[in-house]
Amino acid sequence: MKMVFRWFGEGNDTVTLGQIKQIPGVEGIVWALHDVPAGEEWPMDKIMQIKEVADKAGLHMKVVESVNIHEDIKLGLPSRDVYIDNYKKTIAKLAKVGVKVICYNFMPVFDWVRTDLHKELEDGSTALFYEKEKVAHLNLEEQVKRINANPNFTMPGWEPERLERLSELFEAYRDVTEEHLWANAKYFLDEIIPFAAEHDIRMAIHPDDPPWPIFGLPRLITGQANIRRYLGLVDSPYNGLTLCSGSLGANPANDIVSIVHEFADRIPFAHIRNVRVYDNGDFIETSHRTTDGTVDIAGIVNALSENDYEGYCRPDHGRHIWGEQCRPGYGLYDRALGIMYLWGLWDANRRHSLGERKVD
Ligand code: DNO
Ligand code: MN
Repeated sequence: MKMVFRWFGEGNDTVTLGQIKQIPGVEGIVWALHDVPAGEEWPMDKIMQIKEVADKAGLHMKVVESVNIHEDIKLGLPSRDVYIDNYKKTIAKLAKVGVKVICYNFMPVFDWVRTDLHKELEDGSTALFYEKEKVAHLNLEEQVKRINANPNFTMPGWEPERLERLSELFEAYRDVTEEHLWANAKYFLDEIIPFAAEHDIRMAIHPDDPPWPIFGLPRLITGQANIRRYLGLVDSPYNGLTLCSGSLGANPANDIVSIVHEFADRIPFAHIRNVRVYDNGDFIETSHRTTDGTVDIAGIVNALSENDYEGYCRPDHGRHIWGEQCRPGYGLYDRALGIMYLWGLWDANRRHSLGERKVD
């Protein structure tokens, strides 16, 4: 297991590369060009800027999250070919700087969705919260205003240019069924996977978050059977999964340990975090510790270890603790604590193979 840490870039993240470097066992950053709109080719000079700062900090940049997919690809419009072409050009450039994994998602219109970004937990920390019933009746306009109220941060999945087009997008998706979305995913993968393979970059689809349809829009990556179907659309090691325990875990019916065992050789990247799911379907993000939520984090790390997992791993979101002001879910403290918990589980599982104790 190779530990990496998501970093949003200079001026776009409260966490510094120097701080990331001091978290035990973290070898690289998970990055993206967050100001390049979905569908556009990433400029090489901006990629090189990240490379320069990462190199200087002694961190690698082998994992990208995300190269976002233009809506026209998901909608299956004729214009998709232009955007697929741009996607390939970006892949070719990323290969040049040594990128090995690209995490992306195939969710219509929205990336992850929550109803409260600062819900207080019993201990006074705050975390991302999802109220199932509220989303069913959510006033989208209000939500958009709330997120735009923090102009210093761009939010994945909530890019302003996409939000402006919201009603237009909903109209465009009106007749797009789940089966259309499957067909459009297949079209994308048929083009992209062989190209990514040539460049030795593993594509890693992120599960839908939450893993069920919202706002009447179809969603694909919701559980084990659909993951099987998606990975089967193009049966190649380069068509992989980002195992996000928190996204999948929001549906307690998902057996994530079983998902790890079934797809172990198709998981180049793992997001590990815990959520506590309530009886009414609401969920809140908790500390990584198994007993703090409903996801069997210990079981998942154990399963990764049993499969001699050699992919990348990052702690996904963390709570906001110790008064930290940060991008929601992406503070330093709780994610760093999460890493130490994950290492604890990992090392305990691997102690037989740790060998002679040595310090390097
Ligand atoms: C949230 C993340 C997602 C993820 C994308 C991948 O913090 O887990 O935004 O990056 O869905 O494309
Ligand atoms: Mn995730």
